[in-house]
Amino acid sequence: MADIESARKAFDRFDLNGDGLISAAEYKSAMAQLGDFHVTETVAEAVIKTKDGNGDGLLTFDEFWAALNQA
Ligand SMILES: [Ca+2]
Ligand SMILES: [Ca+2]
Repeated sequence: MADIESARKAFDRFDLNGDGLISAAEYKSAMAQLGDFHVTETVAEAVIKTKDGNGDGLLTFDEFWAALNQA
């Protein structure tokens, strides 16, 4: 079981515009900020897709949280 407060902090780090959704573009930018420049838009989309419960191409906190707890 992951810690929901650190999950929330991680989510906020990825949600650059603060709209409560993580897009592939935001994921890519956030990873680049963390120093990982290997994450291209295509990679970011693939990562989002593995966690995207409703398939809209965006991650809500609930989807992010569910993905963490699947691991
Ligand atoms: Ca966002
Ligand atoms: Ca979604």
